[in-house]
Amino acid sequence: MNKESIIKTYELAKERYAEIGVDTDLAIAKMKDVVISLHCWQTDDVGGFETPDAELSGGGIQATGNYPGKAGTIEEMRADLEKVLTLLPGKQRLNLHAIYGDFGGECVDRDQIEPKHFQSWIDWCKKQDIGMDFNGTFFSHPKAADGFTLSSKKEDNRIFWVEHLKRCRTISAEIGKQLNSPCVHNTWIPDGSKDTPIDRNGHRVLLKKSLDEGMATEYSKEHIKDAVESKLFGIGAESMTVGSHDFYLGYAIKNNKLICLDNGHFHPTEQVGDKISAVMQFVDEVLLHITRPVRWDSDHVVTLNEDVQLIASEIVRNDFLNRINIGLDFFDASINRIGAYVIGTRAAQKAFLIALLEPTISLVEMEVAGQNFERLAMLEELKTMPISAVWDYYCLKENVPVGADYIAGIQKYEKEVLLKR
Ligand code: RNT
Ligand code: ZN
Repeated sequence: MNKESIIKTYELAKERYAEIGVDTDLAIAKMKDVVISLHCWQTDDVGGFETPDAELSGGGIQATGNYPGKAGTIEEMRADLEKVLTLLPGKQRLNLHAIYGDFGGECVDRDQIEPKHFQSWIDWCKKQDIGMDFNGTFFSHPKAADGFTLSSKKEDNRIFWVEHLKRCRTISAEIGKQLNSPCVHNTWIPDGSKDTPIDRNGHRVLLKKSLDEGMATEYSKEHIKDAVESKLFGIGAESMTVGSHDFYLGYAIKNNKLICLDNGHFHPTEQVGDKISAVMQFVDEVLLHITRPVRWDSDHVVTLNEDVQLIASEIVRNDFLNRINIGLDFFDASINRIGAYVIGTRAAQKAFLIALLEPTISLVEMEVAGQNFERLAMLEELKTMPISAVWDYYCLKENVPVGADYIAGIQKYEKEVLLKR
């Protein structure tokens, strides 16, 4: 796209927004607070680098499709992520799962992982000048095959997963320490049951006990922030998940943890955007897993839809950006995976920019005055304001491809790199 016309279009858009009391330069400046943690697992369909190779299984998470070019090695994965980083405006972080350690071909079980297995990732993040987040991997493992991990009644299995949790926290604290930025450590477990269980309580008692044991060690808040992630159901876990929202919200509040809200993990009529101001009354910080559920927790690539917009708007309206950690959680194996990242991350970023371009104060005034027709009319008008002019200018300023220009770069990378794998 032509640089001059982007600037000219932006200047006009700036005037239009000024008419409704919005400062576009300020909105763009605020985008520096929108830091998105890139989930590594879109590069390889949640495969990981363990020996022997783990098959994605458990908790109803599934990557469908077999588009060519998925990352098969750490080097390929880093190359892909580096490519992605060049196509995104703003600053990102890396969000790594425990199965992505640098194990050097050795068989290192989940209860054996150590900071040294993640040192090369820490170094990579240092080089990229980005922070790093971490997740235990409680699925795709023989000891999770019966559907239970931290809430297992098989004591051997339960202890194994508690040890995994402990080690993930040690690793996370080391990551945060070395990178000088707290590592958000998230725990999601697949535990649940396909058919109506009898002893729901028994499993929840065990989950609480396991979390208490696994998180007993105190680390500096400067190094690690623990989050817990709930889920309503998964394929094969339709009748109950042990770690439900009620369970984890209670746990997070009582133990001063972050609550992770994944917008694929609730009843389809529930809105995560609505939950934010509810939970923020009781927890210090929230972790988001922004995703796109289509009929189920399908983890489609994020697009700019109303769900994502409400999430972003609620955060911006209430000035919550410094209490929200933004992560993404999708894994689509049916399209170019680099493209999936760029579409999804840019969509989330656009939602935040749109939120920053809202004349919130005057909308609240209308609301207080009972002018609900006026409020709805304004909201409709805002949808067709020249958002893209501001977005394009932001990309130009950030020195990344503007508009659809990133498509060609990804096609080239596919031809030169991905299709040769
Ligand atoms: C699963 C959870 C979880 C995973 C990732 C891979 O339903 O959303 O966050 O998607 O940990
Ligand atoms: Zn998630």
